[in-house]
Amino acid sequence: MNRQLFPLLSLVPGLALVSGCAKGTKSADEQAKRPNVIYLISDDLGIGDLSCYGATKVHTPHLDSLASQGLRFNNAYATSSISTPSRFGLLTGMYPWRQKNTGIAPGNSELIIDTACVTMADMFRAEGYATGVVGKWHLGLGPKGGTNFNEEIRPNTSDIGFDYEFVIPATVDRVPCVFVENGHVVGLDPSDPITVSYEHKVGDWPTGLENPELVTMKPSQGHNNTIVNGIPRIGWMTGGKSALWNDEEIADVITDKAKQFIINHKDEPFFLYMGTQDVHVPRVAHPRFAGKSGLGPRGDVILQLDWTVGQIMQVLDSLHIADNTLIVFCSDNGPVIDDGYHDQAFELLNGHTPMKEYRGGKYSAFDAGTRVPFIVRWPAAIRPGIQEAPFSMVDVYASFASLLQHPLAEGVAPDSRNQLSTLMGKDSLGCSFVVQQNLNSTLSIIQNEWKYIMPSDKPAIEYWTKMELGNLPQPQLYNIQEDPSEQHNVAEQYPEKVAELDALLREVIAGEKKTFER
Ligand code: NG6
Ligand code: CA
Repeated sequence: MNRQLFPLLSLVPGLALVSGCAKGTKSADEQAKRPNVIYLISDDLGIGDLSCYGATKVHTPHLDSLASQGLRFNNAYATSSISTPSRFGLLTGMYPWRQKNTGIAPGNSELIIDTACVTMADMFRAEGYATGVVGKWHLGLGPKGGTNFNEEIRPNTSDIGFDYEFVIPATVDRVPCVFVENGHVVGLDPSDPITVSYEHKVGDWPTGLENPELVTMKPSQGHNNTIVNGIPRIGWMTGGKSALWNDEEIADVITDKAKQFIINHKDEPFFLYMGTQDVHVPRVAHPRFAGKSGLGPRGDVILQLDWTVGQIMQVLDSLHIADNTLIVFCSDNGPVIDDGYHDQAFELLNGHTPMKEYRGGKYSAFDAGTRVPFIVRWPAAIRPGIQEAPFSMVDVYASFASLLQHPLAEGVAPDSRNQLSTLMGKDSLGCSFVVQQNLNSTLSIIQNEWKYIMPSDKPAIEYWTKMELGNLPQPQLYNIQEDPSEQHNVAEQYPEKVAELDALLREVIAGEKKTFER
């Protein structure tokens, strides 16, 4: 009997009971075959950033082996070209544009997933999995009105399905620059409480605006509020000195926490959702990686990200649980070169193409905004290969539900379709359409070779990054098979196709379209 495939679940009485209560129908064998699931979501990584996707200027050996031992998707999409909505869509199985407050969350945002929502983590928990979230969160914490970092922060991720939490509340360029573990700021001295504001300066710590001479990383756009560790951030903070993270060590800290979670739960099925801060700005690599890529800090943090993946693989191997662990690796949205700091990302590109041949990037309705690297590895059940089928991250939830044979109640993960066979490489059909949104919530839909972007009166170019947002007052239609770089808007040549896709998108928006098969 293969120990990895039969992780003695039925011998753990508590777990058997929990699973039994939740479902009541599964045999011990069915239970025992369930894989551990690790969902590793990187930040702002492009489909052209990894050597397994064709990059030649940067080498990512650990991710390359993940891909060569697993299924590498060429047509996988996030639901949004920015972080908060993309993660919201993944964890709730609902398009983020159905809820109002899913724009880029500030560091003191309330928890934006309603605690009544049955999240993907809730589902794993109900199925007897140990559940954990480590790293970048960016979906808010605490009650309406914002987070108080000086007391137990509730609601937190334990109220939406996670047994263990160790998170960066928002992004590494947003205050407060502290970790939160199970509702408490790590290392906080109560006599030095934290104050955070996104409206006005608080306290007397220097800011990038007032004391530009104190910064070690100069902003190129925004990022001129409180300076922490020499880096001017978005938002103002004061207090919590003993709790401030060290930017160079973030990858080590969260990788360690993720490894510890895996070790603690090696004998039971676990679900780990890990968000790396890499490769989001400010790009600060540990000295082990700084200067090593030859592409400047952006390349260096790609190496750091690859190391993180290697560390996770190594701990699974050492515990002999890699065979029955399903790992997904992806990015939350497309890449951006200059995202607000002068870090020589453009100057040192050296021919590297994070967007590959795709148009736009982070923030954009064009393909590089949401077309992301996406790799699934599960040696016990998935044959290595390339998956060309279209796939949307909104469908991960229902696909995992199918894997767990977990029936989803009416209204749960309403937009998520069961795409398990595509996820596991058993078919190459994929979903019938992919819907995504850009920074301005302009929606687009892809079906077969066609991509339609709805008309929008929002700006065509993002005012700070100068990235193309893909907004136009006219309808846009691209044949992304013949024209993957979206250079030729053929909406005028194919008015029936425009009408058809517009109607389909409107059905999806209205919730009339049966978007899932279960
Ligand atoms: C933008 C920030 C950018 C990044 C982004 C969120 C400026 C000029 N730009 O507003 O640096 O933080 O928000 O990125 O402030 S995301 O990947 O988390 O969505
Ligand atoms: Ca992001």
